[in-house]
Amino acid sequence: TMTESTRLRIAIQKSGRLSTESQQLLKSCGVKFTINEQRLIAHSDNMPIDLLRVRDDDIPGLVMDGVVDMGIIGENVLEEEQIERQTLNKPADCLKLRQLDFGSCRLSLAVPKEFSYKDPSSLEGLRIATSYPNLLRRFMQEKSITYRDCLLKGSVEVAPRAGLADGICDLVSSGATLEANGLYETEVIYRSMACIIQSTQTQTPAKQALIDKILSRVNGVIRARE
Ligand code: PRT
Ligand code: ZN
Repeated sequence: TMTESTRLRIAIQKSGRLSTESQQLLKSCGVKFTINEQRLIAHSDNMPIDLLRVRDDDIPGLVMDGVVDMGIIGENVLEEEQIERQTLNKPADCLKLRQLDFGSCRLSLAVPKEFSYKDPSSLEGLRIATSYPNLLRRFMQEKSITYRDCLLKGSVEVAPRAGLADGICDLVSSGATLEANGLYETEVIYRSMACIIQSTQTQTPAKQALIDKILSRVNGVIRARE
């Protein structure tokens, strides 16, 4: 059919925190391509590979549905989508080939400076703003804490000051954003790096050989950078 390709399809973030390093990693693996900002697809000139440039949130689903063969994505987004799909009984499997050496961050709970926090039970019955409702729910269920959701795709860190939530559950790297918004980190609920994933769909021997070649080069590139 139209949607089957003999070329290997790899989904990467179009623009954002993972896009430069994802492109750089593939280039270091010897995959030659030129990005046209207006184009969804970039064809490699020297290998039977097509790069699909999309929003990072779309990458796990594209791999789990077998639309693309591989993807580079933050473990936080992968894990969140996996729980979401398991809940909805949608295909939720993929192979994590390896963790990469970029995209480091943590998903943490944070509360306003004046909030006296002892442990997660301090949040009992309160409202928490997040873009990661599934990872938050899993953590709170493990601690047997009931809380209320405030789902925001952006501006999560301003929710408490705006009176929309009592605390937040958001990604942190340096901590500067929390600091700038008068919040402090109380619990790390998930530690994340970028990773490279593969669809569980059966591959032709030629495509699988190409996947194996790329993975072995990724291993070499990362070892050389360590
Ligand atoms: O447009 P698209 O949907 O593709 O991009 P996006 O805006 O959803 O994602 P993007 O590019 O911001 O992040 C992509 C991935 O980078 C995330 O899913 C993480 O895996 C990883 N990553 C690493 C981060 C951060 N570090 C990070 N610091 N993602 C977001 N942040 C944000 C955080 O949300 C907060 O607003 O940076 C702020 C905190 O940073 P510090 O340094 O002030 O603590
Ligand atoms: Zn996104």
